[in-house]
Parts: sequence; structure tokens; C-alpha cells
Amino acid sequence: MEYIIAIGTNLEREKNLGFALKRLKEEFTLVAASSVYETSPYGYQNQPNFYNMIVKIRTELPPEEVLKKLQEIENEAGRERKIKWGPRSLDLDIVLWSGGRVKTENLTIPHYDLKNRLFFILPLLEIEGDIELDGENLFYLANRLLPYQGIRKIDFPLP
Ligand code: A4P
Ligand code: MG
Repeated sequence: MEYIIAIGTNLEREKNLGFALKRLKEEFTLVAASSVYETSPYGYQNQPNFYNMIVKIRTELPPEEVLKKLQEIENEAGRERKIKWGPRSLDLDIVLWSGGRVKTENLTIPHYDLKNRLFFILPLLEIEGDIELDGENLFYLANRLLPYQGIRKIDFPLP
């Protein structure tokens, strides 16, 4: 199975992004990694800018087990869940997987807001090329969001 995982952090960003990559490599096979982007907060505005990126991993684990591993890694990074959409040391979301759709009580794949977030779409373009989501290609989606969502590619040395 292949999974597309989104990484987001806006507290101790360098440390937490490096930690996430290290732990993901320990738990799964890392197949591809996008550039790192600095992005304006989406949703709740009164919080620092984020670092966001996308990775592709390979594993035999089913989605529920992958989610559990991701939540363990978030917890190791000291993740607290207080404000919905608020500041976070580390957020690991499953964006897509090779098995199609999932809809259970605690897991929705594709990610419920994928098409509205430039910080998912732009790095995803780097990894997957111009795939379609429900008949809309990633370039089209990126163009639609670019005027409204601040995003800037940064140099980040991958561990
Ligand atoms: N869950 C369901 N589907 C998934 C999935 N595909 N991947 C459930 C991961 N989790 C999934 O998530 C809440 C529950 O979602 C989990 O228990 C899981 O069972 P959470 O991470 O505990 O809580 P949250 O992150 O506060 O909520 P949510 O809805 O995931 O927040 P979002 O929508 O991820 O928004 N701005 C910028 N620029 N960059 C960001 O990365 N992130 C957010 C968080 C807001 N603004 C941002 C960014
Ligand atoms: Mg999340």
C-alpha cells in the first residue's frame, strides 16, 4: 500500500518537522518527499505560520493502523489538542492512499478538505504530477487557490 501523508507544524517548526521525517522513516518506507513550504494559517488566523510538506510512504499496514502510528508520532512530539484548527507541534494527516476511499467514524480518505488547501495541493503536485481529484486536476485546483492562500517554498535540509 502507498499512502500520501501531510505534515504540518507551527510550533518549534524545524525541530518537529525533522522529528516527523525521522520517525516516519523508522516506521514506514519513505518513497518520496515534497519541498517544504511556509504557509499562512488556514482557518483560525491568530497563530504562527506553518511549515507544511507531503510525503509518500509504503507499508503493508491498513489505514486504521497507519492512523494509529501517526497519532503515536504526534503524541511523541508533545501534541496537545485544545483549539480546533489551532497551533500544533505536529499534525500528520492521511491525504490519499492507493486503496481508494475510506469512510469510518475516525477516518476519512481522501482528507475531507483536500481540495481547499493549497498547502496540500501544491506539494502533492510535486509528488504525484497532475492527477485528478473527482475530475478536477491539481493544476486547476492550485490556480484557484493561489490568489487567496499564502505559500512560499523554503530551503529545509531533510534529515
Ligand atoms: N481523521 C479523520 N480522517 C483523517 C485522516 N484522513 N487523517 C480523524 C488523519 N486523521 C483523520 O484530528 C481529529 C481526528 O480526525 C482524528 O482523531 C482522526 O480520527 P486531529 O489531528 O486530532 O485534530 P485537528 O488536527 O485539530 O483537527 P483537524 O480537523 O484534523 O484539523 P485540520 O483540518 O487538519 O486543520 N493552516 C496551515 N497553513 N497549515 C496547516 O497544516 N492545519 C490545520 C489543522 C489548520 N490550519 C492550517 C493547518
Ligand atoms: Mg489532523
